Amino acid sequence: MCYRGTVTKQAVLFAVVASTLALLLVPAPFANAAPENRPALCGGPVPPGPLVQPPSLEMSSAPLDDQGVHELILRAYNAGERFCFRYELRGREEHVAPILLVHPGETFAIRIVNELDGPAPGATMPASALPPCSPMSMKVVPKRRFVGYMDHELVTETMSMKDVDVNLHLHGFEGSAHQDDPFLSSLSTPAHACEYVYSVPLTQPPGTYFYHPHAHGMADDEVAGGLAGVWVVQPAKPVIPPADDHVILLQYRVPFESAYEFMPNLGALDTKAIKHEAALKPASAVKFDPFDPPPWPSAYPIAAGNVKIPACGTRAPTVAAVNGVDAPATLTVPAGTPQLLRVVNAFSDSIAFLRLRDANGVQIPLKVVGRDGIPVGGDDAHPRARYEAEREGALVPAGRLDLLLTLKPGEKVTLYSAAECTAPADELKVPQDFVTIAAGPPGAPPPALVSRPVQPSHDAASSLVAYVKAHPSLVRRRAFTYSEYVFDSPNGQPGYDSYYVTETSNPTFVEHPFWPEYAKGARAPMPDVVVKRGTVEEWYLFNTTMEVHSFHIHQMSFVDLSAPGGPQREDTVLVPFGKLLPNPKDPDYPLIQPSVTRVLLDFRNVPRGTFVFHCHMLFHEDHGMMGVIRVV
Ligand SMILES: [Cu+2]
Repeated sequence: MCYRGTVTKQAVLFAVVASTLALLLVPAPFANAAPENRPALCGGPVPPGPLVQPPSLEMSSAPLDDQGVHELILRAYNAGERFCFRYELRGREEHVAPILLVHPGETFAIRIVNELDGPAPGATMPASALPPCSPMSMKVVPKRRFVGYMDHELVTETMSMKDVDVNLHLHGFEGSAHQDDPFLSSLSTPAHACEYVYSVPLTQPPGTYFYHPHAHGMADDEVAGGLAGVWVVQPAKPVIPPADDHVILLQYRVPFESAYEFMPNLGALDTKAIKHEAALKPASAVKFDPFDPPPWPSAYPIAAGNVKIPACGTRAPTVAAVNGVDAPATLTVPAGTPQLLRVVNAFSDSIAFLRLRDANGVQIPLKVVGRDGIPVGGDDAHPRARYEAEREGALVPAGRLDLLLTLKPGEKVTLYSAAECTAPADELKVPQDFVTIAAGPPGAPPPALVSRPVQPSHDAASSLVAYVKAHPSLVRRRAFTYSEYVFDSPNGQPGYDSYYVTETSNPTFVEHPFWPEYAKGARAPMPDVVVKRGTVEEWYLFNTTMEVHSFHIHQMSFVDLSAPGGPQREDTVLVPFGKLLPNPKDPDYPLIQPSVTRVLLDFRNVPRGTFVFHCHMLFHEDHGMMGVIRVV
């Protein structure tokens, strides 16, 4: 079970060293900030106030490094529970992660400097003198074997990462896996810094994306503590002026409040679960249809019939920050002018059930023009031309929604998360207001933006769905199963949670946590799944646990076939909880009928390489729920 709780980093306080690398002065292309309402450098929370836009940077205007590439230098810094990127922009030291503005076809570089344990030499070295990013150091630990799902073998390895590593992942980047490589990091380099060079493919859809560290074992603490930002792929012809374009980055308020309960306390159950797991005797694996699995016992001793979904609405109210300022923020926009709201879930582990209500509390549909960066109409040249009206956007961690909103004079609306209870062992969800948006005086003549409802034949998912219908025999099916266990620690510490995502359509599967292992001389770790470029696959995602998970894959988006409104294209999807059933043989351990989520993956244009798929609840990812895929 997930205890995404206390961050244990020591406070590391160093004097601010002014960098000599001032970025070029460019006009702020996004809506204006209220500079006095900024968080202190990796400092305490800022009380609710006007929505502040993070600084933005056209990457094509960033200074050239000595190799002729436009480069941004981000220095990862840490104070207590809070993490931030420090950088120099327009002659000033900044620490709210910048909005990176990029265009398809562009190449740029981001240097990550690991200053989590103090200043690093890599901050001031020329780019050409930096050693390349290197594999993370993962200590070899003894493997232990237990009995797992369907009596197949289960392998556990305790996490032993150095906890000050940091790297960078451009979430949603559809370019080369060699460029966006989360197996590499900065810490293991002598300069404690390295440069990632990214070439944005010409086919990268215009929309809102997300960047964050992906150092295995540390990603959760770092993202929860604030290391996250937005990158935006600009359309060829923007129709929304910068002043009407707003980033709404949802993060935890840091430091975390003590009242912030992610989970019911299951500590007593853990002890029983550990003993139960250890007592299971190896038996021959159960034969089953991986695409229609039977119910299987939970690994946790919650008595059947006595499990209650935790009551919603019982948590302290202020737990979110919007662009670094405590929620709810306020925003005034010109009446009658279409506004683009780029909502990004940068909570490391929490779902936002996004809704909109008017001043009388009446719910208003969301006009979704983009989902995870992808225009819903499938027309990258006209990304705002089509919208989907939705009652609620279930925004998983790392999910993004681009919304259009036009207010009438005098109108006021609030963007909020609804109370939803998702599964027996999930965090408690309370309704939470993020931003209240009020209409001010009408703007200058509004831009000629016409957006129409999307039609099924004219959306981002339709061409792949049509291809699969026409060529069913060419589509390979695989089943993946999400599972969780708790084990005692070999070193006498309390039990630890272990999370797995396993290809259970492989008849000889073994559940094992993400753990990169390299063949001799190999640059990338050995894959769990090998896929041929040029193929299309349908993956069935089964959740056998008592909480929700999600599915995200690097280098590509996919079509979610299980979305309630019909197939939709996205890069991260919720994997819901299944169904608890009584277990007559062992009443303490109820059976779980797994839920299934089906996704279509189009490998016809994905560059060859080795990358990962994982649950984007980062506590789960850090504790093993990640697999390695190779496209050959
Ligand atoms: Cu998960």
